[in-house]
Amino acid sequence: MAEEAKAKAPKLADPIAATIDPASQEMIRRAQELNIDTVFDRAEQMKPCAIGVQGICCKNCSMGPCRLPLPKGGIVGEDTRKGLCGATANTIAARNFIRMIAGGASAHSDHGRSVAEVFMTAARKETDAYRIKDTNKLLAVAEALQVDTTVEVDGETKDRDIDEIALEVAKKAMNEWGKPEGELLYLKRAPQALYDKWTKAGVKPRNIDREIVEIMHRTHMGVDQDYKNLIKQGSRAAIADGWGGSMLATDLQDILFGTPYPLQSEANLGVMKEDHVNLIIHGHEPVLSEIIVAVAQRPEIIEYAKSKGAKGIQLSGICCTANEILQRHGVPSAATFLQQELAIITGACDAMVVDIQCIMQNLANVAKCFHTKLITTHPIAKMEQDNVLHIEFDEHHAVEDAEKIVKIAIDNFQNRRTEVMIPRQKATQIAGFGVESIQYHLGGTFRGTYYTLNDNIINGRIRGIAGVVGCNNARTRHNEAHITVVKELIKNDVIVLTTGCNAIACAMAGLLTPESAGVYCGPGLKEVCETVGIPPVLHLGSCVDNSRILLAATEVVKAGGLGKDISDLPAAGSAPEWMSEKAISIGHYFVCSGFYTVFGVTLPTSGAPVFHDYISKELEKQFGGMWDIEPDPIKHAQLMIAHIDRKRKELGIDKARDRVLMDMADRQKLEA
Ligand code: SF4
Ligand code: MSK
Repeated sequence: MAEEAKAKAPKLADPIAATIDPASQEMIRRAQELNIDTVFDRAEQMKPCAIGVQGICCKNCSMGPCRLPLPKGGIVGEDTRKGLCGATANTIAARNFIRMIAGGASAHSDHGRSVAEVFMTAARKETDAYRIKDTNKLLAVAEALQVDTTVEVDGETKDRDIDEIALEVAKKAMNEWGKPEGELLYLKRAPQALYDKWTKAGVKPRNIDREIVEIMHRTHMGVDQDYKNLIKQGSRAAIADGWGGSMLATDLQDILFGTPYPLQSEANLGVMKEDHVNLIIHGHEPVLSEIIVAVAQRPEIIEYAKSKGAKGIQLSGICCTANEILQRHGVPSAATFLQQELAIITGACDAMVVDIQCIMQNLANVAKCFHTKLITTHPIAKMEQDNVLHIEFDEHHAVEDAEKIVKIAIDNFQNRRTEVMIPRQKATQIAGFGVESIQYHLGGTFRGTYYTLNDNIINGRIRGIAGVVGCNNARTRHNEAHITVVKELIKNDVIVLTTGCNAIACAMAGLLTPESAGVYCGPGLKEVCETVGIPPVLHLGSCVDNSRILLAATEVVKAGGLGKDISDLPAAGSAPEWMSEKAISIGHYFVCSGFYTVFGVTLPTSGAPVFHDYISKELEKQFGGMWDIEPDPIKHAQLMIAHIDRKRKELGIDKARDRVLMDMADRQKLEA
């Protein structure tokens, strides 16, 4: 009988096989003891659909879903697979792929739009909660948005009033989502060679919303049935994300909340404190979390927490809201995407406040088993479970909303009802790098460009640059591919720029400290990091901050000596454990910006070999970048290194050489 019951019990995750992180292993065990299922268990109990994984299931009309599995033994001769309407596997895979781009681009861009709306409120001085914090960044953004920063008065050029500039920047920025004609203004920030490629390929976005809407139209039943034409629109929407919605989100956030500069903090579940009120902020948009951080530091609020028996308030973050409040305020990161349920299972989470994206609905079920208050705050992101509170955030009463949320957490401190079990693991991290701070650390004191970075790439101390980003995926061992890829890269002298959950994973593994260079890096990168005092893995922020990688790469091109376009650089992109549609949009704008881009796990194109081949090889002819897929993390990193070496050879810098300080004439010779 006992055996029968055991056989019927749902299969549970093996904590060691599920994650490389000891803190997460401990919490998975704890959840299983308490009979609470987590994403790790559910991944054991539900296998993915093999046809969906390959991208060849169409459900775009009710004659389907039409599934087009690959014949056993692969395609021999003509590929005759088709859906009821005749759609081929290539059409179906391309439609599905660009719908993922639309999903991802809309998420980033709608985030950007919300920030632009708050920015407008601040520019109009309709709120005291937000104001312009970084005027230098405002002036730089004004230039990129073609807003005058000076005025002519009586034949004299004078600085224009900052409030006036801010208002015009707000209007110009908002216009980018829906202007009736022209092209996105930020496209001109790209290297000229890349801009010319976009022109030639006919993929310059007209406005952000239009490109996303057009994907939904083109992929409707019976519209675009040419995979090349479909991916062309995917390219246009992805560029609208990277060089539009995401870039505007990053810039406007920097102006409102401050441009990040390196600071020290910690990461992993061990940042939570048993004797403090633990308030965890999860999601992506920092407009509310910025105010929560300010409110939670007020002396009277801390006193209030003490009056309830707590020693203070411990704020921490999950996913990209974590990255946002980390890079500007040093708030520690509690968890990556896959650890979100585990943070509640500690029994010490007094409140978790969520905004948008990457929030698992099962948080509500887990919260029910504890005293945790789960609070949704965004009008577009509610949950059906009745234990979830909804406090709708509005920038006009942001401080009141934040106070209400912080007080709910404090009042809940005394209601803890399960034994608290916080894992001890946490690691030190240095975060908050960006285009400006990389220039400061690696740009040379006098030149104000990326001169020193380029010089170190040319002389071979730094072999190349990698952008390693993206999510966790419960179909792979949590954090294993992230950390293996990054360690293999830095061991081979490739400096890594990281964002999103990869950044949190790297922080948890201790890779975001200058000291890690001595342990994990090849001799060249180690020397550079030790000389300059930076980690070999630079934390550039959240998912929308992948736009910082685009601009950093552009700065490298501008500094000279490494070609004329991003695609000439010894550089590559990677998302070892991706899961979200946003990752596909990011991957595609990386490709369209000239990066060789490798994804782990799987790509939803494998069931349509011709389409897969097109995005792997043909796109390289258009943009210099291409997609690749490699689940094995060592091979994944080696593919990136091989690409970097190929680019070094093409640039004529493949021979190891001693450090030579090159002047502009030497650089021009190299470019020729
Ligand atoms: Fe099937 Fe065509 Fe309808 Fe897709 S659009 S579900 S392939 S009939
Ligand atoms: S949070 S999109 S799981 S990186 Fe930006 Fe992490 Fe991926 Fe969400």
